[in-house]
Amino acid sequence: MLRKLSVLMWGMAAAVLGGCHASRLASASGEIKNPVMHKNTEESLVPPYVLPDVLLSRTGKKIDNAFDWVHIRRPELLELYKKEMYGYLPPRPATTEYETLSVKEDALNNTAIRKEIKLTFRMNGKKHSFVMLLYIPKNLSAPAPVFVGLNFRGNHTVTPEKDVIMTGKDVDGNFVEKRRSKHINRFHIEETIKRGFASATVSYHDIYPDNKDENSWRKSVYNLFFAGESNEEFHAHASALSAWAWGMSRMLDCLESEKMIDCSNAFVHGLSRLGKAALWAGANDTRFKLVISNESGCCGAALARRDFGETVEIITHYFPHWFVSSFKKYARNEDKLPFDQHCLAALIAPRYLAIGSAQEDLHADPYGEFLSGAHAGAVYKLFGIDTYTVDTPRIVGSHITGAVSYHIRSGVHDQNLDDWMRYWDIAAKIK
Ligand code: GTR
Repeated sequence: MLRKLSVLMWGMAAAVLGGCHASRLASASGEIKNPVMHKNTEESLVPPYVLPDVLLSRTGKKIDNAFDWVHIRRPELLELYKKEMYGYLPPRPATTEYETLSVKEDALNNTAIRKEIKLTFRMNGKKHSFVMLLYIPKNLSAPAPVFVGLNFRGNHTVTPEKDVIMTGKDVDGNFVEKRRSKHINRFHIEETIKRGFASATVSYHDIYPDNKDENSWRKSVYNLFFAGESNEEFHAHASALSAWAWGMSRMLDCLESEKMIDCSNAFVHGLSRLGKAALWAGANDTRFKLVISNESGCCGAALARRDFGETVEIITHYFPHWFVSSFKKYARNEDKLPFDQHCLAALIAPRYLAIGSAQEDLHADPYGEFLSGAHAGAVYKLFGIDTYTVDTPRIVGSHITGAVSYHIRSGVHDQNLDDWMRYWDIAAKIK
């Protein structure tokens, strides 16, 4: 693809965005801290591109009905995503145990029951555990629909309650007390409860530590299965994003054993890298009825061929462990990808998909996120469902509803009350 566009110091932007991991990860590796990489944020400079046809199978068969989508094209795309980009999810461990560490009957001013449940997986003489924080609304006449999502910095960061167990070890292997209650606005658990939804969360570091050190997978759940592999062998077939997606499915398994949770109404959500993980979880696990991509950006909802914001080159430089190692061959070579991210969005069909963008979040390419949703519409149509199109007006502050919904709010990269208002609305309509 022809690229004659503006260049900027990506490292600075990466530090501002998301969990501010990028600069720390890069410097920890001893590599050049802020390499100059191509990044365009001018709409007028986006070169033309052609998307692969989501309805054209690799054998050249045009998919024109839902049956062929489900039996031919969908499995083909899922396999391509595993092989080329996200790797293969960990298998199911031989044994899984759930241990309730605490129950608080009068949580959040007596509006919720709070549980902390330790999930332990055993395989090949090894074990891996993580702690799930769960809030269930009190006094409901029926089991509660549930939001399932990972958190960046520990369960204790997303709740106002000060007695929640610290989770989410940082890169030095420590829990961080000073982050307690710092990310309440990313979960809005109190309001979620008021609206009759349960909320379950785990720190993503406890499933696979988010560290580009190529040994970090040995502290992840994958170590139960592949401990004998070299780093090179491992990274050829597996990734952190697949571990995180897997983790959300295991959370759902556990929730299925909770009487007060309605797992036929499970809504997976995530911000940014965790939005990528939510999309990938929703693609793999059809138990999730609603999949929420909150500013998931590059390798999430944003189109890869559209040269705007973060690129495959940038993301694989800073976060190689999120993908299989061979994915970096698509850096500055996005046209060669056998799919684009509208195909990932389409893997959610005919279930509900909510895409959220923020106006100032240029790094995540809001328009590219919108377009993925629009182009996934071809697959929803096979199921008789009309969704928004590329011509639907995209207005800041408004909400495009439907099986594929979209909103763009003002402001920067985050998952905040404005976003949650959209997600609660959809959840209330579909539950
Ligand atoms: C950035 C990364 C994005 C996004 C973000 C986050 O540094 O480049 O793709 O995932 O992190 O997760 O907050």
